[in-house]
Amino acid sequence: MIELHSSPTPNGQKVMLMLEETGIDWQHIDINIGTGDQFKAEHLRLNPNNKIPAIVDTEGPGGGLYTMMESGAILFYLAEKTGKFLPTDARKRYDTVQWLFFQVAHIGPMFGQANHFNGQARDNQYARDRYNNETLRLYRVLENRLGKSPWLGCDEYTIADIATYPWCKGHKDRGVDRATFPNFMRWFEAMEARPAVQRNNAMAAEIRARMSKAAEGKPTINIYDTRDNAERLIRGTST
Ligand SMILES: N[C@@H](CCC(=O)N[C@@H](CS)C(=O)NCC(=O)O)C(=O)O
Repeated sequence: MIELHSSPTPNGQKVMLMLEETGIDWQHIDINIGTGDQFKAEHLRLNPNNKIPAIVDTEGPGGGLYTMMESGAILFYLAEKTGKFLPTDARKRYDTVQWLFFQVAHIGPMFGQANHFNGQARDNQYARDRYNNETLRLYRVLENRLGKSPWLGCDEYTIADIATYPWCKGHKDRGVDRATFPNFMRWFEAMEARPAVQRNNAMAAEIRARMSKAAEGKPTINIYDTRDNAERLIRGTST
């Protein structure tokens, strides 16, 4: 059984979707990053980087509990554990790993910065241009790749697709459509036709509603205050 300690952000949904696709037994433990759950000592023992997602596998390698952070590493682990969505053929496997790393190293951080500056620092035009332009460039990389390959990693559906899909749900806000990004749109629609993707999306909405109800009346933190975050981490790890 896998416990997913998380919130349904794109990084959280990557793991939810993988768990749904594999059919493994799992449960979601809600970690509200808006009220600071990620800085609690019990979460820091699972993810020392005070982020979601983290997993606990109750039947880890060699038996017993095994804990992991970093969504890309978690997808790789779950693929090896279940024997699904990571081909055994060496070329396909390494192609998949490349596109998984591409998501983790580029799509996540750059799309995340674009969202941040568009939402929280609208007056910072330099940063907004930098990350919005980079986001569009990355959509073009996806478009070019999907013009050559049916799925991102190779000719099979893999953890590279699972990792990338939740980050691309906002493609319309970027002007990414069928006319200019036809290969990307073909892939995106194939993703949305998958029953596990549909279950993931419905579950994400339910979890979000449950978490905002549970947070009613609780003090929130300013997650964007990086100095406070450094101090919260010291407090969370000093007990
Ligand atoms: N590279 C990490 C990124 C995780 C991440 O940035 N998580 C965000 C939500 S999507 C978070 O937990 N933020 C809370 C914080 O920064 O305090 C991964 O892929 O797991």
